[in-house]
Amino acid sequence: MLVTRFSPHLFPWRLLLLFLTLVGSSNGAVAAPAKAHPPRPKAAAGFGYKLVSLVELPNGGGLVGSLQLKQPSSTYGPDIARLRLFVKHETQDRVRVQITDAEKQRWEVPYDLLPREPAPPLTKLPGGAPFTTGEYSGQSLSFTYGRDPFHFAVHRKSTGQTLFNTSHGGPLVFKDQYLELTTRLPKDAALYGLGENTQPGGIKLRPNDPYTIFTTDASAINLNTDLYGSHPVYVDLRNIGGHGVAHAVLLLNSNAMDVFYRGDSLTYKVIGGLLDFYFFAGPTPLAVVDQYTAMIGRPAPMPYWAFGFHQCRWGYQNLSVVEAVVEGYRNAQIPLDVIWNDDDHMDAAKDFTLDPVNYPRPKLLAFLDKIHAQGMKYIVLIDPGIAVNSSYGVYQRGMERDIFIKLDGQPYLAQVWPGPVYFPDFLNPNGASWWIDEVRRFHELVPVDGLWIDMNEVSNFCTGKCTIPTTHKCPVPNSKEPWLCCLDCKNLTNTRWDDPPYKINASGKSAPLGYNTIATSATHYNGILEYNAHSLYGFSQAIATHKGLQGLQGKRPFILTRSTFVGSGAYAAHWTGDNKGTWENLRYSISTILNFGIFGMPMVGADICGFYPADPNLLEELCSRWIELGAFYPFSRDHANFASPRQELYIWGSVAKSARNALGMRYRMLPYLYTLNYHAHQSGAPVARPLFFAFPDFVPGYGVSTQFLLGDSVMVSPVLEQGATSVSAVFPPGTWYNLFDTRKVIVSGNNGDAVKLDAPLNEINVHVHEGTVLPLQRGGSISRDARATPFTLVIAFPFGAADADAEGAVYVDDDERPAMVLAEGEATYVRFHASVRGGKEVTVRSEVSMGSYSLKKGLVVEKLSVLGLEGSGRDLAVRVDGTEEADATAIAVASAHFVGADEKLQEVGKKRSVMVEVGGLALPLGKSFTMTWNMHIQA
Ligand code: MIG
Repeated sequence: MLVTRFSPHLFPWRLLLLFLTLVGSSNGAVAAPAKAHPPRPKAAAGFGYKLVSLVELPNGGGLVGSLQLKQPSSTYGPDIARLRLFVKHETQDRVRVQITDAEKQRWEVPYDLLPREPAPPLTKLPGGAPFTTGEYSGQSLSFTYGRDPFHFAVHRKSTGQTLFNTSHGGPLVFKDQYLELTTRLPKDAALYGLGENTQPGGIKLRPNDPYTIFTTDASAINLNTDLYGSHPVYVDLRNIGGHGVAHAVLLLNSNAMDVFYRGDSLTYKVIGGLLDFYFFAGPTPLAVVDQYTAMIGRPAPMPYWAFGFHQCRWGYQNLSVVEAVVEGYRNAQIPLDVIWNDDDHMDAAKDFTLDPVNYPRPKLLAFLDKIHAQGMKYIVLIDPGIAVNSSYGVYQRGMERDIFIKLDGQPYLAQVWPGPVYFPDFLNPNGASWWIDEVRRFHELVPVDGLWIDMNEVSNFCTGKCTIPTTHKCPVPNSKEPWLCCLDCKNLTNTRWDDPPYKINASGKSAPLGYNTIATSATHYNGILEYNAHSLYGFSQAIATHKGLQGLQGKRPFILTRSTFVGSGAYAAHWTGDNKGTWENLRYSISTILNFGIFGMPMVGADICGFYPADPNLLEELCSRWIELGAFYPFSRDHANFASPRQELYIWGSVAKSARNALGMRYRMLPYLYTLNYHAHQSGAPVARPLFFAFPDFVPGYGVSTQFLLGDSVMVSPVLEQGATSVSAVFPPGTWYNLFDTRKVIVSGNNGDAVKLDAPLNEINVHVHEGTVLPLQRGGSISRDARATPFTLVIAFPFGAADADAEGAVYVDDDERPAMVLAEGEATYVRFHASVRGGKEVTVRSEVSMGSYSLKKGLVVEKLSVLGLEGSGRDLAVRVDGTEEADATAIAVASAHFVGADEKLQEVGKKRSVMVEVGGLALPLGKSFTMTWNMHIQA
């Protein structure tokens, strides 16, 4: 008999969802669980505080104040009587406002996980002078406050705008297990962030949607629900006098919280930790992510191959199936860089093992030798749960080193795929080093190229305090439903950690905190409560896994993690988790991906074609559209559930065609994507960006969630609807050239009117913006080969430009090296500048830093493709008189195409334009060149 003790309101939704989707139910059956907001208490949660002293520490050390409780309230527990306020302009563009218990050290995100400037100790403060002015100013931001009741505001100095303001929103409340604070917001502020969350309304936060932040194994098909990651940060974009001005607010706190956004206010209700706010001044969206990632850690450098295409499936029963998949891609001539195993390679679902029958090691090694020789890579999944099994070495070594999370002095017993498991504690230094050692051992067994860390919210099939049953076997032998809890468990409600006074809206249903995860009264190293550290689990595991792989291979690690926290982007990539093969899920993927760019985790993608089974009759068309979009996700992987129909891209001829087309372009664009990865690592700039990142003044772009940009200048406008053969797209101002056919041109004003674009089944619209020099290569079916091919520079001028400029850059390096730095012999960075003057004189030049790496690799530019030059007449003859410098080979071929034939041009008015291709070049990428020519265009 299965022992499950869920009371009705704690119904295991996740399992129900899994079950429903496994039995192939239709869309309707997997609607998100109904939302039940916790009843609001009648009594006020608090009455605020009074600022009783404020001093300024010497040497720009910040302000330290003392807050006194005004009047007690017993709702959600007793108030903390005296608080300490700490305010510091930590950089020119960042101010920190921290409020905590004045007497007692409280839980906060550990400094070793997320290194940052310390706040002064509670005791032994350096003396300071009384601070009596009303305003404390930094370079870009200023802090103001009121004394009774205490409230504060943060302002942008240059405009005087108030960015955050806690007056009149409700009292500051500070209890051991309940913190509350409200800021007012202007109604027209556009907010983004607060994840991880599937947002049916798109990237722009919708007032009154729930934003609960607590890591849970709730699949991505659940809307407006706290999903796998925790990112309590938002970007606030306001249009001031025609200019988009952005800032961000991070509440650095790992405890569970509800954030209520009501349009003109935003309220945090947090059940522990500190109020530790960081304000990032921007003012551009790119400056915001630069400042944000400067603090939380820059996005990890990704290896080049990670930008190739990935194929995975849960249910590749044996190695032959995997081999056939690789063959299938090869035969269909669809690019494939990385082949994955889910847990199918494991022996009885045990981490770091191989199934001796279906994945015998000698055969697997031979397979890896073969694909590695071709330049392909192999990644497998691991779960945090370690099987409780005395003959399993990983478990034995973990027990010897005493690194498992505990409850009542015993390792906390949970159940995941292998059956009973213990969860390693990555906050324990011994836990981390044990894990690093296990990763090393595994790598000796199987030379994997990366690791996929799943289920790290952490996910548990059981809830509460469990024991191994004595009356039945667990795992149930040959169970078809291994996800049902088979341990003997009892719910824990008798501690204030398992049953805190304020209930967050967990999983949209106010489930208890410990529901299907570790009991929140369990403890980590040093007595750290799971209650506090819960949302850090995946983050701490990613750090340890990163250390393991980096130290070991001496190579740049690739890690894909499901659960994330503030700072995870410095270690790992992310996928959006368990979506479903539906058109809605296709659409939702865009917002989640764009959000992760904002969260400093730009290497992100969704399961292409959907994870949970799609309607098999709809899948073919959906999969075509999904690969067309997915080919432009930063992380591009097809993945499916074992119950899904097979959905590798070669399964259908039409999907294969779409894939060759879209992935063909991706593989040509790899140098651009990789350069974006470099820029992300330098400055946090997302790879995939919302339109407002490049066009902050363009108000119609603020809510656009059906299109996005790669970098600043490539826009993807996918089809997201069944049966559509056109797509309605918004174009920010300027000229946009269709990358697949540059004769198709859109010239847009700034009214934001949608343009209807043709989008036949096998085609996706991808446009490059004027002012860009876009580096492309020839493409190929494996990135290692594609990256060695000659470059084409697509130079996009405004349509019919007489005088204009364009620029771009490319970064190339040896992606085996852990660091992504610009160092002689290891990497080359080239800036490109192009200009046209008087409609006649064209100059293209490059500026090379550290050219030797590129020269060593023999990289060359073979072609310039210049778009938008002024021209008229139907039959053109172009003569190009080139001058060259720096070893440039002579211009061998020049041709011009008149672009006036396209219908779209009518919209452009009377202007005409020519595209000039200068081919047959062999300009070394690693040497600066200048090329100028005069155009003689005759009608
Ligand atoms: O409970 O390893 O999100 O991608 O295929 C399911 C099996 C566990 C969840 C992951 C999914 C993966 C699956 N895992």
